[in-house]
Amino acid sequence: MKKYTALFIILGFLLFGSAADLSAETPGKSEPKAIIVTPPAPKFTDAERQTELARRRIEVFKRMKPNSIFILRSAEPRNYAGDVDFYYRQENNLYYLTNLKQNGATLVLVKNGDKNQEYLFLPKRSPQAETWNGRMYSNEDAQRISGLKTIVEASETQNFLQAVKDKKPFTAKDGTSIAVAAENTYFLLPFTERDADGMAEFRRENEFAKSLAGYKTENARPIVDDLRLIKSPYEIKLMQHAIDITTEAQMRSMAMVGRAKHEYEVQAEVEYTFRRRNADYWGYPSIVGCGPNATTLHYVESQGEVKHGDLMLMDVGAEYDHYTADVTRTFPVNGKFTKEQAEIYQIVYDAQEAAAKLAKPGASFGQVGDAATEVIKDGLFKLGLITDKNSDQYRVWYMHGFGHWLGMNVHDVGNYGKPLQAGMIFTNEPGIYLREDALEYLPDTPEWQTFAAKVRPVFEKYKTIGVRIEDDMLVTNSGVEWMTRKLPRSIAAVEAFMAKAEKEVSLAQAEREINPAFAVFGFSQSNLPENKFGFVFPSGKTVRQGWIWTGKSATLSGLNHVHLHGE
Ligand SMILES: [Mn+2]
Repeated sequence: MKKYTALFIILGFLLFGSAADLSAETPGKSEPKAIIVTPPAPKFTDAERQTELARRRIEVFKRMKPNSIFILRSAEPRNYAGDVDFYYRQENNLYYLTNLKQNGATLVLVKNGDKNQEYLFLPKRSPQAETWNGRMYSNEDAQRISGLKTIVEASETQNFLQAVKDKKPFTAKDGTSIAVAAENTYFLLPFTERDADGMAEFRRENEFAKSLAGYKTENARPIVDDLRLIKSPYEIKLMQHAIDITTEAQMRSMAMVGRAKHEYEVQAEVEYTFRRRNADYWGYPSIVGCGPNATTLHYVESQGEVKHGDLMLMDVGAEYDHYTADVTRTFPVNGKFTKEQAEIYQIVYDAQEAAAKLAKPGASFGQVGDAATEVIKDGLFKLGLITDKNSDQYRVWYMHGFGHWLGMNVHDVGNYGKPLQAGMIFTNEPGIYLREDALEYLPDTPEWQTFAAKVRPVFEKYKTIGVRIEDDMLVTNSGVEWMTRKLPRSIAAVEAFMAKAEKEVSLAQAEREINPAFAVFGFSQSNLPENKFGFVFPSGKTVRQGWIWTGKSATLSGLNHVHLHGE
């Protein structure tokens, strides 16, 4: 009998106890969840999309010289390894003007005097190709998506290019004729021979343009770059969606980080959310760095431990319909900033605020960034991490730029000299990084060594802290809109959010081991001895994980970094 009594008590406890717990954990209307689920994706009708794309093409025509021809080719597939390619991604400008993702397509814009004509070369559907690689566009599909009316089979592209070269009329097998009596040709081209990215991306265009005689060849990139710098309401909706997906991913990470053991588990939460919300992909490899790893700007290994007491820095961005977000949050693993972490964080936060206050139509991007820099200098000086505000000392701790244009490229196209204008979107992303070896790699001059000796005692208190906060800002008619505003940012908001959100994400207990051999040392061209910022490094030892800065110049990489670009 005793046994049964005990059983009933337990049963009763389970029944009533769990019911009570359930009501406590299932918020009613009065208690919304902390994590904001991504709203439905924006939807456009065929007519809305066609009107938008036609408008963009008209803007290109307006900027083309009379009697000119613009030939825009789709991206080439990029090899991953052996017979495997990377996931295909259309060239941004072709996508911007057509919304077509087809490999092997070419857009031709012909301006004869004031008359504009548009042609699309499109591969013919092939049952065999479709069996292996999926459905291709029919002509009707391509017309419906892009609004382009005249379509020529892509098998005739080479004949057409030859006709352009020979300055002869081109008539396709279906009778479509294209006038090539142009004086000017436009292609997307590298800006200079040293533009390594452009040389790779526009290789075929560059080679073809160089083979032409009797034309004035123009680079079309300034035209499309100018257009893409100002986002239309249509584009802003897509950008907002990419940002909302990223916001949810960041929120879920903040909710589970306290229970993660390794960085890759947190990265998995981000990329799970991207895929779950049907993002195309990420816009750039996720940066998920905990503790000292937060001080490596482009840290991508994700093999480090997640430790209570450390900060986690997450710089991640979902890409949706070719538009990418770029959002960084830095938060304490255990949900509570230490005094030192909070001091550094608050400086970065205040720097963002100062920049945002200045940002409005007419302001220059440089001035806005300078406002952030002044706050960082002041803050570092007050803490004793620099001794001279009128020097470059702050570049030891803030070595990248304030921000960059954001759009189809994470570092989007556009002239940084232009005054801000409604419709521009940029990132506001100051940061402070106290690498544990920073003082060991200063130049061997009396000035720098005196600096090192003076700041070392303070540095010891803050070392290994890395903080970046990055928000995506839309310039409006009167100022800026924080497109990332739903994501907690102030110290109080982050701590309150983490306490509340923790129970909203369950963490799968995965195999929690790492293979040290997975460690990656750097991932981009800029790590090569001669990097694109103009440094020439002596060949030799690898100094730091993630970068191949060598010797004494390592700490001062920020001095020569292009100031306008962020990370
Ligand atoms: Mn960025």
